[in-house]
Formats: sequence, structure tokens, C-alpha cells
Amino acid sequence: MTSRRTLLRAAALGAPAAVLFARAAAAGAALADGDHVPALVVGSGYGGSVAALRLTQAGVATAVVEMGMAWNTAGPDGAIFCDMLDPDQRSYWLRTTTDQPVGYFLGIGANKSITRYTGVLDSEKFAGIRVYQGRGVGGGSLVNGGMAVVPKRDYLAEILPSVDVAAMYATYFPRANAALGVNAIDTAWFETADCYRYARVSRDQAQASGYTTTFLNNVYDFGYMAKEQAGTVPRSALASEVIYGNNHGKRSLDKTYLAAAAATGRLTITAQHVVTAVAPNSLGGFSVTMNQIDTAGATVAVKTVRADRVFFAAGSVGTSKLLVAMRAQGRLPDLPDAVGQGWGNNGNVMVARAQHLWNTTGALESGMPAMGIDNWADAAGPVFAEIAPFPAGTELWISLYLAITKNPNRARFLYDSSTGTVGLSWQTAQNQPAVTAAKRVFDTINKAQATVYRSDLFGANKVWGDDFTYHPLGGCVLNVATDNYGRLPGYPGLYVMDGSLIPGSTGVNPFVTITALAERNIERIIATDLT
Ligand code: FAE
Repeated sequence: MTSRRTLLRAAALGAPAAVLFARAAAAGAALADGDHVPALVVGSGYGGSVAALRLTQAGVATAVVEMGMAWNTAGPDGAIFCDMLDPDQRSYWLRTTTDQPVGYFLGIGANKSITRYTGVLDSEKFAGIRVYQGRGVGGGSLVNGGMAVVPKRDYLAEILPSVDVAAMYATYFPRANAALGVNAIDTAWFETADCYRYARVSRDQAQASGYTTTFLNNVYDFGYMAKEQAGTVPRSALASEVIYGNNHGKRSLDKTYLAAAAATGRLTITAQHVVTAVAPNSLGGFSVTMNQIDTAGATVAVKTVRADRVFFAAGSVGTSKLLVAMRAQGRLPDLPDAVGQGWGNNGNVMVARAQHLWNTTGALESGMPAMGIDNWADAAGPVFAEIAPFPAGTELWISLYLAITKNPNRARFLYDSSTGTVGLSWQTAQNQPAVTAAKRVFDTINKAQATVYRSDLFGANKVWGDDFTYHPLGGCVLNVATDNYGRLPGYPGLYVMDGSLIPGSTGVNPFVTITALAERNIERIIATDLT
């Protein structure tokens, strides 16, 4: 440890970082109390992984700190992740019962007891909304549906008016898609595959009701999925694996951006460490304090390291909470008022329709959505709805959707000095515009198809899944709370890299937008701040 500490200090003082950190990374060592690093990234989701790769490629030794686990070791059952049909402790972040997004069946609660553990999916509860987030090295990429959707050009210009949209489409979206390993489905295979029967049924009914549908790209390897369907490889997307992780097929960030960053030899990843404080260090740079936790969430050590630069990439909620707390506690008192504001849920609302008995959706459903209903151009209520799987392993005649709408409501994060925690002002009623917009589309489809809503999946007699989101965005909005490249005003060396930069809405599933924006920002930061 002594020699490694010396190496870290030497690196910070300008020694050839490539050589030094190649050894540190090879040792697989976590950060130690008192270390000094040139760059520290808080969180290993999309924003953090982009920062890690581009900084390390630019020769900067980079330490990523992630509160979740590394998810690279199989459990006693031989699998890293559990599936959705039989969730165990690996499923949820520090809960004693599961908290499934679709939490009911026939109006009866469908959750089960689990052992409290640092599982891969967090359902973080605020007063008016549950926010689902990935926890682990790779962040949301470990648990998400992999849909890689580029936003509409006009809408991106509307939500991020300070961004050169032409450059985003010419340079940064292609760069992001390439590094993420995005692939397109073989549309001929889609038409015949059993596992996409559910999507074809929903598509045909949407089209017959006057709506446009579109194929969605994904980071799940569709070639691997075809082999799953053919029965020649172990199943993952076809074995009800999605929101608690995929054991195969998924190009999550640990296999793409972070693997490439590690290959530079300049990356260290310190997992199971929760960053709790960031403040200026009297010697220069910033002191970053973190709790090392065990798998029950208990703190086993507290460490403080010094970082010349800190990149906040803890996600919309994580970054916003941390910065709001640092401002309120007087550790970063000069952060602007806009930090903590402009949060939205990307207009998320879920809904399900009951199919006629003759319209089977299939017992085998791919967990990776591949098709969406695109009614965004409808000015009276833009909706982009993914045709979502319900991978129960048996025929249920259910068509499920995650609708993304243009809900204009926003909320802010607030520090509670009595508890030392940060809350979110969002009220469930603020999601009514999302319900209203989605209802227009699905009422029309139901009427045309003579079908009805399922009212038993989100509660007893509850049609709309309107009290949770998969897409937290905003809280530290670009060019409002930060400068036009994510720099935090008043604190040279502090940057925001993640979904908190996007003002509450992207109109599509957000990770490609987050990744491309991070690519744009880090390119500028490396060129102007680090040379
Ligand atoms: P994120 O990926 O959440 O990464 C933040 C990381 O920071 C996490 O690993 C945290 O554990 C870590 N962290 C937080 N606080 C701390 C702290 N204090 N100290 C240390 N580490 C910390 O942020 N999006 C799509 O585009 N397509 C999809 O198909 C899709 N499906 C989804 C399905 C589910 C079930 C969920 C939950 C999300 C889905 N999303 C999807 C959303 C997408 O995963 C999300 O927008 C991105 O992951 C957000 O990226 P960030 O870099 O902002």
C-alpha cells in the first residue's frame, strides 16, 4: 500500500501517469484514505463512464468512485444477476421487500421478501414519486432496457437551446452510439421471432388505430438474442432478465466505455463507496469524503481523498442531492440557486391493455423492447411509447407500454437541515399531463380494437403507473446551473457530467442523449481545462 500511495502522490505531482496508473489499476486497488488523484469521477453510469474513458485516453489518471457493487462475480447459483421471476437479494438496493414497477397482479400485491443487500436496482422513494436507478459499476446500464434512441432534432434544440444541435447529430450522437455498441434489429427476424410476438401485436393494433410505429435500436446484442431464440446459447433477454441485470447479451458500460478506459491502464474503480462530501482543499483541488459500505449497507470505513478535479456523475438524483447538500452545509456555499432545480420525470407513465383471447402476446417475451409508437408530432399531446415486455414466462394477454410525454411540470431538491437529507418537491398530481397525453393515444387504440385497460397491475383499480419514473433528468441544468459545458460556477475544477444536465425531458429514452452530451462536454473540458 505504501508504494501505491507514493505512486498516487507522484502521479498527482505530474509524474508519467500512464506508467504509474497502469500499475495501480493492475493491482486493482481501491482508493485509500489520504490519496491524491488528478481526477475523481463520482458515479459510473453514462456520464461517469464517458468522463472516465476520455480523461484516461487523454493521459489523465482517473479514479471512479461508485456506491454500488462491481457485479463481476457469480453467486452460488452460478449467475451474477437474478431474474425477474424469482428475485432474490441481488435485485434491490437495501430493501427487505421487492418494489416491482408493476407491483400488483389481479389487484393483489406481487412483491416478496428479500434479504437486505446492496442489490442492483434502487427504487428511491420521495414524497410524490419513486425513482428507479441502477446501482453498481455501470450505473443504469446494468438494469435498463438497452433502448438506444436519438432524440428528435427539433426537440433537442428546444430543451437545450445553448447546444449546437448540428454538431450533436454530426459528431456526438454517432460517437456515443459507436462507443455504446448500439445495434439495430434484423427486421425480417423480428417478424418471425416468437419472443417479439407481443411487440407485433401492439404494433399492428397501433397502426390499425392510425398511429406510426418505429423500430428502436438497442445495446443488447440482437445477434446473441437470435441465438437465444434458436436455443444455441444460454438465455438472458429471453429468460426474464432485464431490470435486475442481464447475465448475457447486454453491452452494459462495464463492457464498453469502462472496459476501454481500463485498457488505458489509467483507471481505478472504487466500488461500494458512497461519496458524502466534496469541499475545497486548502492545498488546492477538493477533498472528497466517502463511506466504504458492506453488502448490508453499513459503513465499514470513512475515507477522504484529495482530487484536483471532481466530475459529478452520480445521476440526476445523486448529483443533485449531493450538490444541494454541499451548498446547504456550507461546503460549497457559492453554488448557484439553480443547482437542485429543473428536475423532471421525462413525462413517464406506464399503462397496460388487456388483449382479446385470440390476440395472444406469447409466453416467451424478449425483455429488450424493440418497437415504439411515435405520436410525438401530435401538438395536442406528444407521446413516444415504448412497447414494453411483460416477461412472465406464460401467456397473459397483456400489452404493456412505457409512455414518454411532454409533461412541463418540474420539481426541485430541498435540503432538510433537521434530518440532513435531501427531498424532492415533486407531487404525484404533477404527472397528470403525462396521464392525459397517454390516455388520448391508448383510449383511441382501445376504442379501435375494442379492448380495455388493465386496472389491476399498478394497484387495485389503478390504470396508470404514474407514481414512479425510470428517467430522472435535471437538477443541475446545462447553461443554467452550470456553464455551457457542465462547469460549476465559482469552483474551477468541479464539473457535472450526467443526466442532471438535461432539463427534465428528452422526449425519448434518455441514455443516448446523456452519453452524447457528456462526449460533447468532456471534449471541450479536456481541450481547454486540462492542457
Ligand atoms: P446513472 O446511470 O444513474 O449512474 C449514476 C451512478 O452513480 C450509479 O451507478 C449510482 O450508483 C452512482 N452514485 C449515485 N450516488 C453516488 C454517490 N453519492 N457516491 C458514489 N456513487 C454514486 O446516471 N434509458 C434509455 O435510454 N433506454 C432504456 O431502455 C432505459 N431503460 C431503463 C430501465 C430501467 C429499469 C431504469 C431504472 C432506467 C432505464 N433507462 C433507460 C434510464 C437510463 O438508465 C438512465 O437515464 C441513465 O442510466 C442515467 O445515466 P446517468 O449517467 O445520469
